[in-house]
Formats: sequence, C-alpha cells, structure tokens
Amino acid sequence: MTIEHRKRYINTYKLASVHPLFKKDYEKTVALHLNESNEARLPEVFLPWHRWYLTEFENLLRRIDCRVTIPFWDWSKNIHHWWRGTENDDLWNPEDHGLGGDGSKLDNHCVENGPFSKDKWSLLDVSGGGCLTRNFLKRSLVHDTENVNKTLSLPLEKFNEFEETLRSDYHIEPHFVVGGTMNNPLISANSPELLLHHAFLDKLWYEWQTKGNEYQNVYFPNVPLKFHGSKYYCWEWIDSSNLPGEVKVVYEE
Ligand SMILES: [Cu+2]
Repeated sequence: MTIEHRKRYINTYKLASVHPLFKKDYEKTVALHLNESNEARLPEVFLPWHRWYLTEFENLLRRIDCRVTIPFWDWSKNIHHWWRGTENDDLWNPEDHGLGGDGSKLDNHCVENGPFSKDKWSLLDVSGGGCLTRNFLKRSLVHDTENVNKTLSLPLEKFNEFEETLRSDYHIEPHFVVGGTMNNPLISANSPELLLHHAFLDKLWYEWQTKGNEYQNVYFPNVPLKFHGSKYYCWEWIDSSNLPGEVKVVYEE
C-alpha cells in the first residue's frame, strides 16, 4: 500500500470519527461491535458477522472518500518485529501515514505519537472517552506465513479446524500483544487497528473460499441464524462476490 493511500485511509478514518456529519454513524458502527462482542464470537457467527461489520465500516468511510477501502494487516509476515514503527511502511510508523506506536508506560499507556495520539484524538464517550491506549507485548508472534499457508491448505473436511484456527489462534493473539484498547473486548472496536486485523482474517477466509465452490459454501449455509439487532442472516455474508446491497469485495495483495 503506498504512503499516499495510507495517508488517505487514515485521514478518512479520522474524519469519520470526529466530523459532525459522520461522527454519529461512526459511533453507531462502533457500537455494533460493542453490543455484539459476545455473540460475534460464536463459531457460526464470527466470520460472517465480521465480514458484515467490515462492510458497514467501509461503506461509512466511502461516503467520505469513495476511493477508500479497508486495508489488511498481515502480521504473519513480520512476526519477530511486528511492533516496529521505524521503517517507512511499518504499520506503527508515527508519521501521518502510520497508526503511531506503543502507549506510554508513564502515562497510563496512552498513545503519544502519530495521528491517534492523546493530543490529537480520543475514544468515544461510549468507550469511556480518554486516550487510545496500547501496551505492546514485544515478543514474537506464534503464527508465521508458513503456518498461515498451512492453515489455508487444509482440506474441505477440515473446515471446522480452519474456522477455529482463525477465530481462536489468529484472532486473539494480535489483540493480546497490542494490548490496551485493542485488547478490551468492550471497546476494541474503537481502536483504528481493529479493522486492519479483522480485514486480514476476512481475507484468509476469502482465500480459503476461492479454492473452489465447495469451499465457498462450506460455511454453515443452512444456519438460519440472524445477526442480533440487524436484518441480516449469517448466510447472506458468505459469498464476497454477492453481498447484500449488491456489494462485491475482492482482496489485492
Ligand atoms: Cu477481534
């Protein structure tokens, strides 16, 4: 992703969260996650629910700038120094194309640099307000690209294992090592990094699905479950090429 595109994404995200025209909808979208964090963790719900959530968020951002799509954070490529922010294209770079870095131990783990620093941005009142916090656990991640590829190559019959690896192993670890706001299930949706992490999980599901028709539809297509508080059923969010609202999502490297 180019520096220009990174800047554009961050500007748009920030604008959505503070501009009077969009802030209410930003709050509403964040609140979807706050209210559903339990249900959204069920195996039948986790993947399609988050796909829906990403789409809702992306739609909001695209009302501000229609060129914007949600980027993904492929942490598997950088397991030994995932927390680095010194290189130009590091996620945690402190300039206006990065998310800023770790929180300050001397200041309740408030983020003190980058576009989401304490002096430039704050959490919503529904998340308790105050600064965005991070508490990096600077140790290597367990799952590298080789491990991710192994998971992607699981055969159709191992769908449950695939799903559980995503929902448990791949999902939890980045939340945990980033710490702070991102690691508090009640307010994590208010942290800008959440979308990037979940976009990567969704991309992995998407890649699994593109292995073939059976892979595409193995996700409990018969589950008659509705997302709580919405008009959607899980099964409506299985096929990325045909999502509600005539939305089609593709991932690029
Ligand atoms: Cu999550």
